[in-house]
Amino acid sequence: MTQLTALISVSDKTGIVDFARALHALNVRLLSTGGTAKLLADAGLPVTEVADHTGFPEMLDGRVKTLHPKIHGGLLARRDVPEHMKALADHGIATIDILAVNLYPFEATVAKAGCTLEDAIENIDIGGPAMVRSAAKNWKDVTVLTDASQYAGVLEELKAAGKTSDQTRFACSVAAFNRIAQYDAAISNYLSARQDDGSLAAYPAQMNSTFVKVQDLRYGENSHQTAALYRDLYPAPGSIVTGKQLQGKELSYNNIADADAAWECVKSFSAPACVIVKHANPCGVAVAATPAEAYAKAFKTDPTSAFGGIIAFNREVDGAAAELVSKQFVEVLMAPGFTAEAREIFKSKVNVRLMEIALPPGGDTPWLQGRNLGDSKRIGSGLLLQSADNHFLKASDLKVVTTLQPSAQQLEDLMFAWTVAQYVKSNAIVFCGGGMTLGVGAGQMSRVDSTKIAAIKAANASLDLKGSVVASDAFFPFRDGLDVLADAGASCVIQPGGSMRDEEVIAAANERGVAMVFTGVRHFRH
Ligand code: 93A
Repeated sequence: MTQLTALISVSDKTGIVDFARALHALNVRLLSTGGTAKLLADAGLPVTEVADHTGFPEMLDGRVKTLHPKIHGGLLARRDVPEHMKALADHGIATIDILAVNLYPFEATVAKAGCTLEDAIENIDIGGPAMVRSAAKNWKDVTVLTDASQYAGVLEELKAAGKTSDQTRFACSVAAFNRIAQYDAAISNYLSARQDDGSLAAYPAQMNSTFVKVQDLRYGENSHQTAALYRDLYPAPGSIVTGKQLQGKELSYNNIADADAAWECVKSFSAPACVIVKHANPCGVAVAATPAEAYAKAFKTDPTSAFGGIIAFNREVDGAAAELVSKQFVEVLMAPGFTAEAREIFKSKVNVRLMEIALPPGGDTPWLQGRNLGDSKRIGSGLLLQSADNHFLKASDLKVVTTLQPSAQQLEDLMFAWTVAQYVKSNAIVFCGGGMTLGVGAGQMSRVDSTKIAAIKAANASLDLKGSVVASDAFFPFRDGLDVLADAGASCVIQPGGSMRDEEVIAAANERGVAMVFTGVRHFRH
């Protein structure tokens, strides 16, 4: 049997010596580029440097190593086309049957803080992708490996049959083109997002997907829809996709969407907090001294809706919190950690999905660290993109517009209510008091209806709205909404302001003895 040739050129050298040694044991001839060749030679393997093979030295600081007809001819020639084989013979070109390449670490380089444009550019691999494309195009004759996880399977086939199967070579070719597409998208996104001052924009001017598939899901929002979960190549620390499932049934599409809503909301509180979500809306949110107390308060908002809810904590769940939560039907429970006692309590509830997710590191949220594209929404044959709604209000930004001033306690509750309202679908009306939600009105086409619903929900849960505070995600277009919340017993309201009828609404608040503050910022959420 004719001797096979493998060309090995890798930046990530994990597992490469063992792979090359196994190839050598199978009588495969080894060709390799500078750094890789040195590593293999040091390991005692007979290896020919590409420069010796082509008769051309590596040049331009390594920018030109493998870009040579002796390499690309050897990869691209069709073994079943006599003219191709004759051309190789005429030019003294040997076939290359196996190509193992992984690329200059562009993605890892630009993910590092302080990466300069020069660093990024130098880490754009040219020769590697060119070889990968040549080999992948010629998959009928060439096996291309672009990831260390493929080494073992290919070796097994070579050992068993002296060659790889058509099926394996085709799968390797698909994986190779996927890798190249991903690599080029990362380069395009990075360069497109760079602004004149060297910083990165909230999303690239040119949107190319750099998502990696995590898994297929059983179905989508409904059982007749198919679905899958993808994550960013470099997920933002503390985001839902970085979580680890500790127990329970497989997460569904709706579970993940709701878990994300709950997790994003609970992350925004610094005090121990609990968020219960149903159908992407919080139906109970509270802060307290302990996770157990926070849960008890959050649950009180709307015990009916909390059934089958998705629950998130921003503190480790201890035995006391677990004990309380375990009394209700819960779909997903998320927290930065669970004590051994908490784990024990949920052990027998085999269906409950426990998710452990680290909180993001403190300080300014590094939205860009994860190449966070903010929000996207598929529309008919198009895609809407926007940066994340990451405006966080400071108490000093508030403008009191009524004669009545809110007390310090009321201000604290207003800030809490405003934070919750940001995570409620529009039109959002959120009654709060004592660090907990008292009534949540979500997703209505009319603000007055959202207000009425929030008040009805509070009544259903036997919660008193007298003296409560209210957040409205957008301004009141008329005084009617203000009247409904004053009728319900609210004492203070926080809203963006900016309506044509602000004067009328402020006058109504003064008349009804309600203090009102403007934020100047709106939080629509659809
Ligand atoms: O600088 S390149 O774009 N030009 C090339 O001709 C070339 N050939 C292979 N980069 C090139 N490579 C890359 O070098 C491979 O994709 C691999 O990542 C790396 C391996 O280099 P070394 O063996 O010297 O460590």
